[in-house]
Amino acid sequence: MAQAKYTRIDNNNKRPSSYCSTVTIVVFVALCLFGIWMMTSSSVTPVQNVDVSQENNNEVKEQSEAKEQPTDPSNNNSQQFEDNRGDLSEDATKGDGSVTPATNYDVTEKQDEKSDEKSQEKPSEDTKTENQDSSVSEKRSDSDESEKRSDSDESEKKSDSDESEKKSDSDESEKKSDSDESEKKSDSDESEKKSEYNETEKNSESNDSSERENKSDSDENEKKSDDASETTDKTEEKVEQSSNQESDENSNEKKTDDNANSQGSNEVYPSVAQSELLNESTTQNGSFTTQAAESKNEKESQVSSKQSANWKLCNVTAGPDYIPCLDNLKAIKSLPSTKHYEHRERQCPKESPTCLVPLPEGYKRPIEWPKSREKIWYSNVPHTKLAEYKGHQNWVKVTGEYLTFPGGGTQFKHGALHYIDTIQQSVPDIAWGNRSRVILDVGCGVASFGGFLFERDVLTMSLAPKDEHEAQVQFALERGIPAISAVMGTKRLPYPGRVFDVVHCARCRVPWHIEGGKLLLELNRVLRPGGFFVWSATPIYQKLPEDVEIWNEMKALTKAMCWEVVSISKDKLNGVGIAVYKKPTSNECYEKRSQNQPPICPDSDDPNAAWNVPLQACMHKVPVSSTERGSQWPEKWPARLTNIPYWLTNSQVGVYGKPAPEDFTADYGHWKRIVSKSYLNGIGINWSNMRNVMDMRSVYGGFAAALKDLNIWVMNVVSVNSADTLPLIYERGLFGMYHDWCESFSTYPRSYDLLHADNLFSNIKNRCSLKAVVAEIDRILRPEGKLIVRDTVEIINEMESMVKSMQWEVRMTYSKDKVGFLCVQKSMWRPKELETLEYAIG
Ligand SMILES: *[C@@H]1O[C@H](CO)[C@@H](O)[C@H](O)[C@H]1NC(C)=O
Ligand SMILES: *[C@@H]1O[C@H](CO)[C@@H](O)[C@H](O)[C@H]1NC(C)=O
Ligand SMILES: *[C@@H]1O[C@H](CO)[C@@H](O)[C@H](O)[C@H]1NC(C)=O
Ligand SMILES: *[C@@H]1O[C@H](CO)[C@@H](O)[C@H](O)[C@H]1NC(C)=O
Ligand SMILES: *[C@@H]1O[C@H](CO)[C@@H](O)[C@H](O)[C@H]1NC(C)=O
Ligand SMILES: *[C@@H]1O[C@H](CO)[C@@H](O)[C@H](O)[C@H]1NC(C)=O
Ligand SMILES: *[C@@H]1O[C@H](CO)[C@@H](O)[C@H](O)[C@H]1NC(C)=O
Ligand SMILES: *[C@H]1O[C@H](CO)[C@@H](O)[C@H](O)[C@H]1NC(C)=O
Ligand SMILES: CC(=O)N[C@H]1CO[C@H](CO)[C@@H](O)[C@@H]1O
Repeated sequence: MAQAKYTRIDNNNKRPSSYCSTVTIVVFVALCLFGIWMMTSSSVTPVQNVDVSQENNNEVKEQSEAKEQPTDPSNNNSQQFEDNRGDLSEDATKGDGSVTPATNYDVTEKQDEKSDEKSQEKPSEDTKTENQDSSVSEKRSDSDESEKRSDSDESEKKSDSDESEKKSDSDESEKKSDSDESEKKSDSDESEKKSEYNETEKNSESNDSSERENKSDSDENEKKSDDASETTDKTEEKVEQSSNQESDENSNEKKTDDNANSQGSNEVYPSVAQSELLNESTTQNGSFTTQAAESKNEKESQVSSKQSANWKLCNVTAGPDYIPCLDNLKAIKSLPSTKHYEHRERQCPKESPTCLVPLPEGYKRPIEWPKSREKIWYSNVPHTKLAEYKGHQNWVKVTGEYLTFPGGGTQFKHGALHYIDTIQQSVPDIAWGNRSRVILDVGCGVASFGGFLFERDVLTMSLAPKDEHEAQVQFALERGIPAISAVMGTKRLPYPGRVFDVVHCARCRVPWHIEGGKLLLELNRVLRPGGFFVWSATPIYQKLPEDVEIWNEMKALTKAMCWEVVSISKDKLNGVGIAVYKKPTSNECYEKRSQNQPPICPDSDDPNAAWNVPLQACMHKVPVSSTERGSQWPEKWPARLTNIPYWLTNSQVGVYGKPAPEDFTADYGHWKRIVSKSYLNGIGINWSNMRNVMDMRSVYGGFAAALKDLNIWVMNVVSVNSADTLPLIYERGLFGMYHDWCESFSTYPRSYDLLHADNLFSNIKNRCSLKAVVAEIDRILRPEGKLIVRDTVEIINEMESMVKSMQWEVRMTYSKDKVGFLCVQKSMWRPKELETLEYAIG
């Protein structure tokens, strides 16, 4: 709450000179506002805040030139950061939690520790307070005016290049003064800090001043103006939380944090957690230093940014719905055969596109969950075909400016929930949300089944091909229901073996029985031993000759596969029949078969191999060793989220180098801390607007696990080049898929609210063009969606300049030592110039 809106402070740039004289007044006003805000908005105790603010005032007065401080703060802030990290690292050494936030986990634990130590030594927090104060004053005045203008501000900026030149002069002058001041300050700051903050006692190093000087000297006016605006913006954000943070810092020590945490667990998220977040987040915000460093680095990256700034709009037949790997029309035309739906499979262009996908006309901010389950904006997904096609089945209707989804999908005219409950009544063992947590819905339509299963605490991976039903997956995602574009064709689905508790298919019209049951055998691969296949289709309850034939073939096939028929029942209300099969939990039945048909896969066939692997018409043996995954059912949800899976043993080495179980626990603790202390409240994200979230480089799924109590879902993507931890993610009751980020993701444009990229870009940078990856991120992300990046400072800088060149809004950024953090928001901006992709024209 307290954070309110993260206003962009472009305005600041425009009013440079008046500040100096009015600074102190502004500061007072700001502090007052701030105090009020603090008292009303957050659980932070007012008294402390007031004290802090007063202290700040004094400081400000002492330093007559308080204005400049905001830019200075970067130094100090970094200290805060470091402090945090130090804490984390300490935890890590203790063995519970440990992974430091921004570092490369795989490689760098040791490095992290070292850096942490260094960081602890370094900083003093004094400058911070000063900086914050001044920044606060600016912000307040600005923010009051500028709230809600943020959009217009950006546009103004861009269009105002003329003005900006003028401004740039003033900006420069400011900056220069800053740099001068900063030098002085660094001295004074230290002394001040020492006096105030005896507790922290850290030796501050004043490298920053030199950096700043360099920065202020930068030749390009344009960039300066941009930078200045950014810095002010950032400082604003920082300030808001910063006051809180300071109080924390004073009280300091993680013990307080822990206490707060425990409280938080008792209460509902927002209120309690907020206080913690604010406190901790302060640390993060404090990253003024970071900015300075960034701006400095920006000079270096200007070259690349100029290159990347040359964005164009994709001129492709698919228009605003372009999915590069599924709309490669040229490749599709040259396919030798489409008999197995090869034309619906991924056919990625050799070079991923670097153009941006256009917006549909009249695009609006999507309706929020849960309302979106019932209706979405027609203008966002302007496809009438599905409504025409399926309207009589009660799928989709055009209702004014909305598309509405009465009831559910094809099979549940009268309510998906009734259908869901009918399944459980006929097979109580299914125990939605208890024994069955993660399921696969094949041929999902508009994914109503998955949409309603959220109410039973079940996570549904829905998939459907991009076919004549047009944009069914797009509808699903626009509704806030997870789905991907995929087809049961010639390749394995991008999931490990034995991960889904249930596989469901409602009149999905997949020809399961043909070709030796190849497609059903693929479902058998991904189904857990003991898992259920729920099939509701006309062959089960209709007596047409075709249905009877299919039914007989399915009967023979499922028997040969040793699937046990658990139940054949009818949902009378919805008028459908449901057959439920169970996959065996031992190899007994396989061995007893008179014919080895379908055959057992050779031992060399890895059931987890799923990236571009051709389908095999065979069945993998059921694991029997008690340390092998699949030999037992996972624990019940939600215990399975946090408990260490039975098959994770100390002899295995985890991704972070510790024994796997320890690694796993540490990862969870690490993400819980990061999420509760900064992500939830400290980085400018309003989580109640979030719904579709993707962790672009998930390891153990800790990020998703830490967000469990929010009304969101997280697609955990495990890179094909990273350690294959996806089975573990499923074991926890989370879901995800394999992917190679050098290719486009099998989703529609504008389908995610938040992308989380933890050490992703440094990992793929050597393999493919970062610009193409950024273009893909832009494609996936909804306008006003957020991107969180944790990576090396070089990557952060490069990313920042690239997204800025797409006119994205920087919400927050910091860096310490070699690692950095960036939170940005996508804008509605689209380039004017077109780039025609020949292979996507048809
Ligand atoms: C967050 O979003 C919700 C829903 O849009 C809105 O009601 C709330 O006011 C927002 N909170 C803040 C702090 O902006
Ligand atoms: C800070 O430390 C100095 C000397 O180390 C001491 O004289 C002073 O009282 C301390 N101030 C506080 C607030 O602890
Ligand atoms: C100070 O400069 C040294 C050498 O340039 C560098 O190693 C160190 O990281 C810098 N410290 C800070 C806080 O920037
Ligand atoms: C400042 O700029 C000079 C020359 O551009 C460079 O040698 C020096 O390393 C820079 N200092 C910092 C701190 O970036
Ligand atoms: C947050 O700050 C408030 C007041 O500044 C303090 O009472 C509270 O203990 C702090 N919480 C944590 C977790 O540090
Ligand atoms: C966009 O593509 C179409 C089809 O190839 C082409 O006719 C048109 O000229 C292209 N537009 C631009 C601006 O290149
Ligand atoms: C889950 O299972 C446990 C133990 O069998 C039972 O007590 C609990 O009521 C179940 N919860 C739901 C939602 O079915
Ligand atoms: C710190 O972060 C909070 C939350 O994102 C933001 O409101 C505040 O303005 C930030 N403070 C500064 C100085 O950027
Ligand atoms: C980490 C960091 O940059 N700390 C800075 C805090 O401020 C002092 C004085 O300005 C700098 O010397 C430190 O480098």
